[in-house]
Parts: sequence; structure tokens; C-alpha cells
Amino acid sequence: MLTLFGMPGACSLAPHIALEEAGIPFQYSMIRKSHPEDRENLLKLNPMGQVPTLLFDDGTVLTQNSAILSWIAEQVPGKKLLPPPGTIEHARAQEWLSFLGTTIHPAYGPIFSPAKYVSSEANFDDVKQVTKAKLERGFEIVESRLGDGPWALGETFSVVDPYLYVFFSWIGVPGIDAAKYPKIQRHAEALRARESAKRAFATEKIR
Ligand SMILES: N[C@@H](CCC(=O)N[C@@H](CS)C(=O)NCC(=O)O)C(=O)O
Repeated sequence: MLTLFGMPGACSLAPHIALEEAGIPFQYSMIRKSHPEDRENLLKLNPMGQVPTLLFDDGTVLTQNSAILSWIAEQVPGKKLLPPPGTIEHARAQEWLSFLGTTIHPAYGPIFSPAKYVSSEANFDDVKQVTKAKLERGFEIVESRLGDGPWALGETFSVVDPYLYVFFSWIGVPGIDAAKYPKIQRHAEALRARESAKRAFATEKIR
């Protein structure tokens, strides 16, 4: 059986929800921050020591959200978790995955771990403020791109949606007011109401 390595509420929540949506059998292996052996084991599979990491029965390992989310969607074409390859709609979905993974996600880095970005503690607040502004700009772009929804791609739910949800769910950490983004808020509420999300939240013991 597939094993998804994840941390509660981390970006690995996106493929967790996507696997639940797809109905692909899998087990969830929780990486616990308080258990260094969990990370040691993860490092044997993924040299970055990061989640999500997907382990197949034959020992194959797949990392990176965009690759994992795309793989999941492609296993169950009938569920339309991505538009058909070769279409502009598919390219649009990839555009969303890239934007979220390369613009929104990294902007949280200095907010969660400023010491990885600047050496002097005196600069921590500064780097956090700079990246907070980047995040606000990023979410403004997302807000302007969300049409009438309810989903990122319009009327059809896709693997883009849990990915967007995860990053919006962290918005309070840098102290950004979620109410500035009513469309993304509506999207988050719709996502939270899905059975797949409820099952993933229960497994990760998050709300
Ligand atoms: N580019 C990777 C980033 C993965 C990532 O940053 N994962 C975080 C959780 S959201 C993590 O594992 N952090 C722990 C660490 O870096 O040690 C992806 O898209 O999958």
C-alpha cells in the first residue's frame, strides 16, 4: 500500500486530501516533531527530510507537492481531479500548482524559520515583514484570479484546491487578516466541508 509521510496541517495535507478524494488506498505516516527518529527515517527516503513524501510498495519514492498531486489526479482520470492533459485547462491547473508552490509557499519560509534566511536575530522582524508583504501580494493575485468558483478552476474541484487551502490556512501566522480575501475565504469554507478534508483532518488530528 502507498504510504504518505506528512506532518499535521503542513503542506502534505494537500496530497492527503487529494488521496482521500481519489479513493486510492494509502496509509498516513505522521512525522512527529518531538520524535527525532521520525525525521531520521524520512531522511532515508527523501534527502530533503521534507513532507510530503510518497512511498510506493516497490520502494519508489516521489516528492514535491506538484508532482505528487499531479500523479494522484492522473491515477483516477474519471474523477477529473485535473483537466485532460494537452488542454489549456490542464495548463491552467499547472500554472496554479506552480504559482502556489513557487510563490506562495516559499514566502512562508522566513515567517516560520527566519534563522534559515538571515543570520542575525536583529533582522528577523525585518525579513518577516518583507515576506509578509510578498504573501499579501500573492494572496491578492489569488483573490483576483478566483472567479465565481467555488473552486480554483471554476465549477470543478481539482487537486489545486487542497493545495490552495493549506497556504490560506496558515494566513494568521504572519498576522494577515483573512477577511481581506473574501473569495479565498469562501473557497476555504467549501474545501473544509468536503468529506475528504474531514477525513484528512481527523487522521492528522487537526481542525
Ligand atoms: N518543495 C517542497 C516543499 C516541501 C516543504 O517545504 N515541506 C515542509 C512542510 S510544509 C517540511 O517538510 N518542512 C520540514 C523541513 O523542511 O525540515 C514541496 O512542494 O513538496
